[in-house]
Amino acid sequence: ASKDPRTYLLGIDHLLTEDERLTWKAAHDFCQSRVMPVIEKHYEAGTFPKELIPEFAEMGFLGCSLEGYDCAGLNPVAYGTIMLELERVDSGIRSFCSVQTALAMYPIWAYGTEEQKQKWLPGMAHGELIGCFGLTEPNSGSDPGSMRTHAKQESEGGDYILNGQKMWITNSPISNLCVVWAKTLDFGSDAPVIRGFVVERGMKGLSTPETHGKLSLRASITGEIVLDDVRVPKENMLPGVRGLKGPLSCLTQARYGIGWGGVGAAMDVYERARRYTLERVQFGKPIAGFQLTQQKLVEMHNAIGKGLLLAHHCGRLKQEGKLDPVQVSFIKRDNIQLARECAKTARTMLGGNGIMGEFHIMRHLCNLETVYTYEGTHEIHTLAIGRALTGLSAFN
Ligand code: TGC
Ligand code: FAD
Repeated sequence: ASKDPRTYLLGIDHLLTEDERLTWKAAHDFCQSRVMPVIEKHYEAGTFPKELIPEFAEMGFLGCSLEGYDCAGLNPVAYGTIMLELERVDSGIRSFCSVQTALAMYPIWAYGTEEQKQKWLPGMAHGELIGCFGLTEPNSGSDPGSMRTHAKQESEGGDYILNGQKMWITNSPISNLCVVWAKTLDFGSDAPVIRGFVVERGMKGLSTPETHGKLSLRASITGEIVLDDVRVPKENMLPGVRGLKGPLSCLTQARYGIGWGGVGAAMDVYERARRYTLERVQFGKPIAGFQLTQQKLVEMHNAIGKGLLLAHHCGRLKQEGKLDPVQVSFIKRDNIQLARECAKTARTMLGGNGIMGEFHIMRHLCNLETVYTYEGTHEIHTLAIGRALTGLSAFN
């Protein structure tokens, strides 16, 4: 996307179809012209640019990886380029779109009945209904299998009563519907199993207080989901999946997109550092002319090139239905690590200006602390890959 051909030595343009290139360019132009100009103001204020939701929908970003129900049905590489461009502006904006698509719409699309899909997915694709994904709890973060939120069925074929608390939930305060994962006891059964429920705004006993005081991902709204004897009709239970693999399979979709997003954040900080160091003169020459500065640029540039190739490779595997969850751990782990390292390095290259909002790098750096932790922490993905390599689980 940079105008200067020297900015990147490697690209993936020649590996893309014409449609994928057009999608990427449209996402880039939209994000730079509509989102970039307002992001710093929202980040400082700790607000999400809700006024842009209809435009995200108009661009086809919401549910873009899903087929049918007014969704764009893009292939995984095209979807990835959208995540990249959103996160090139801000991780919180990518979060909004990826939660809506991969964590709220996907479980309904993959595990819902035809009625449930017809009821909720078109409205979500049009941005008229906002969704969130409730897995994490105060005492269950990396270990979601230990969740306490539970659902009890009152009578055979009857409603469920949900109790519990979810925390750190992106979009919950502005959600019309919350996909909640709960340990469920069906009537007459004594074996709890994790199942997904669509809990709708207005159901008695549901509240979604906002979490204040974040110093990261400030342009994203985060909150809790509090369930106090919420009566949820059995028609709102997602019948197509049971067990931890329900929420984990949704995370696999979201983590894949985050792997592309990390490259976008890294590109933005690298390009800003490159431009700045070419212009900033100290000791009589541009600081880009010093060897130490060039080394920093080269490390960033090369890491981005490899991250983009990894993302593209995983995208093609996903397109063929061959992308394994542990390969998704690889892309989420390594691409967010590279983005975080690039942001730290780029920050140093702007000297004092590096900490200022108007130069945008500190915002990315702060955001990436969240991205390093959510959707499976860096450590959890390390252990997932370690388990795949050794056959030995080091989780517990
Ligand atoms: P484990 O025994 O490995 O697996 C249990 C069952 O799940 C299946 N499975 C998967 N299925 C699909 N995709 C995956 N990625 C899967 N990983 C596992 C597995 O095959 C098994 O199925 P079955 O049929 O045999 O029962 O489970 P474990 O208890 O050992 O846990 C594994 C571990 C630690 C990796 C997992 O619990 C984990 O990933 N923990 C991290 C939790 C996490 O990522 N939370 C994220 C919350 S949501 C969020 O952060 C959104 S941020 C939103 C934004 O972008 O703003
Ligand atoms: P913990 O699990 O307590 O981990 C603390 C530290 O211990 C980490 O470094 C971790 O890697 C380490 N650790 C834990 N277990 C092990 C182990 N076995 N071996 C080695 N190290 C270990 N969740 C949702 O459900 N939906 C959302 O929409 C959502 N959005 C979020 C938005 C934001 C801004 C944030 C910050 C979080 C969000 N999360 C969401 C929650 C996120 O997924 C969790 O924060 C994450 O899974 C980690 O859980 P935890 O914070 O409880 O940390």
